[in-house]
Amino acid sequence: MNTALITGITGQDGSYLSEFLLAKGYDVHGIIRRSSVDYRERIAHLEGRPNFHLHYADMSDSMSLVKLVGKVQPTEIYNLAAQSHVQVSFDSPEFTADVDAVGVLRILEAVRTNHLEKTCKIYQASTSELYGKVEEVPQSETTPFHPYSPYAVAKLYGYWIIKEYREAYNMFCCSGILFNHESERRGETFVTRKITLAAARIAQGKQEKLYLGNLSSLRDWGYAKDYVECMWLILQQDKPEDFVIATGVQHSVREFAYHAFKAAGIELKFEGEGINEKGICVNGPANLVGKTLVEVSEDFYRPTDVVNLLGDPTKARQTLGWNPNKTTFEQLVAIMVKHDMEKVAAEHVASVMRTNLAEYLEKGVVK
Ligand code: NAP
Ligand code: F7E
Repeated sequence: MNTALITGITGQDGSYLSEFLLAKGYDVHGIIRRSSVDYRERIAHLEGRPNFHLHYADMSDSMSLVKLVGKVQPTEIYNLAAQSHVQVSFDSPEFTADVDAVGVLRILEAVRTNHLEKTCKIYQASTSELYGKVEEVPQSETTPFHPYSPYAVAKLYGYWIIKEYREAYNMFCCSGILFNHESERRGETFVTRKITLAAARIAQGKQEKLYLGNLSSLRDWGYAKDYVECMWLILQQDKPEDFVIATGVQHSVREFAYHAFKAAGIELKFEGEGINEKGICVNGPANLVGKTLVEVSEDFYRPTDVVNLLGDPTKARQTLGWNPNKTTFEQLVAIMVKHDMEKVAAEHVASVMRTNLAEYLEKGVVK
């Protein structure tokens, strides 16, 4: 049986990858961290399965990683754990470097310490943020890197140390250079999910307005569920190589917002420029028509922002046989908005039930 160890198993990608590998018959092990609140929502449905195992460890704790790799004896490691929010990396650059850069080294050394370098393949979650202040469009495996945030600089170390161990110690370790991939499980502070949740809340009268940063930023957005397949495919090749994983299609944050609100039944028209740009409702529920629903706030501007990402997935298509356009941009937006419309509606029902219950308890209707 193949045994996979996933770091970052509680995250968006970790949860989809777990489902994917369990369906392939893998024994799946994942690293979790202690937290005072429940953060295992994305994998709660997998807990209790005989082939699904969770272990406490931390990317900043070498000893925990060495002991765990020795105990699990993985045949494949998927290193997904990271402080993955670019804006947060400006506030916590040292923590980001420790987890996203040195953390990769710790995983590689844990494999070597346990003498598994001949039997354990390693996937590293590299990122399109490496291209940063882009030197060419579209970006491929040969495009020079120009990282443009503390997150990207940390991930650049991860990329190079993986390459170094591949060449120095002949280890099967590779990077997937993944462009932005989103889903209904995306963290709520990344721009796509922030937009789909806000569109759902505004459509259902639960929020007045959405504040965003740079609306003109361009991204190549794919569906996370499609992208985890590539992580696995990269490790099934005969030789270890790095791959760009992207759709080859680009949209702005403004376009994402337009389509998401449209899917929630609200048509927006954008007027003005820069900090003065606004998204006004021109069609939709009568109480919203004419209202400004989207505004720009400097709070979401970054000291340096990456504004023109577009991937060239030719190598992945040809070598891995992967279809970069399985889920279109429009389908991705629709999946996320549908999910968030249902989530907001369910939260409303739950809150009404709580209010009713409190009232019934007070009146002694229920005991
Ligand atoms: P995510 O949802 O933010 O998940 C990050 C995961 O890393 C969580 O499970 C988190 O655990 C874990 N983690 C953070 N610090 C840790 C530490 N010190 N020790 C152990 N675990 C730690 O990220 P994602 O979107 O799934 O992305 C997965 C990976 O791909 C990340 O490395 C990210 O940088 C990279 N990436 C993502 C994209 C994208 O568009 N999604 C694109 C390119 C590359 P907690 O739940 O305990 O916080
Ligand atoms: O920002 C702009 C923002 O935070 C996208 C991570 O998974 O993908 C992700 O990083 C763009 C940026 O993702 C808001 O300035 C405007 O230009 O959704 P994001 P990201 O920075 O691209 C890469 C590939 C990773 O590797 C990362 O781990 O949208 N933007 N207004 C905003 N961004 C946010 N978060 N919030 C806003 O209000």
